[in-house]
Amino acid sequence: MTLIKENLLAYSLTAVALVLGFAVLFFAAGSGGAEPPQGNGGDDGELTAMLSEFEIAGDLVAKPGAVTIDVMNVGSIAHNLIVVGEARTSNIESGQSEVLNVGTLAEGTFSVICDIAGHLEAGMKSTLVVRTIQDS
Ligand SMILES: [Cu+2]
Repeated sequence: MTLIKENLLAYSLTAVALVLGFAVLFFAAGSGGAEPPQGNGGDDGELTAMLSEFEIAGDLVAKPGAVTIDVMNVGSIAHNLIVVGEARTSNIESGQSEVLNVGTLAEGTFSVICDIAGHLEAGMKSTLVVRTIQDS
């Protein structure tokens, strides 16, 4: 019995050590990895949007003026990005990106969608907000 107990203890310690080891590795990888994209704050009028199934992600807030959106398809199928009434990308294949020059926008809110059949209904919509951003 003693031998079995000692073996169980050894297995348990090994398991705990493995879990802790992986936890440390994940933590190190997480803290050492790339920072998440920051909101651009409209400083240079260039925003970033990420397309996936079925979402348009990104902090789409810009100051009035020239707006461009760096559109990345991080999904696994083709998507596009349309600032309704203003501009649109072509269909962007998985892993590709396109810089969309939206043009000069005044303050307001603009619908942003992907218009590939069914994608809008599945959730591919967002809002581009153009407003004067306070520095303080
Ligand atoms: Cu789409």
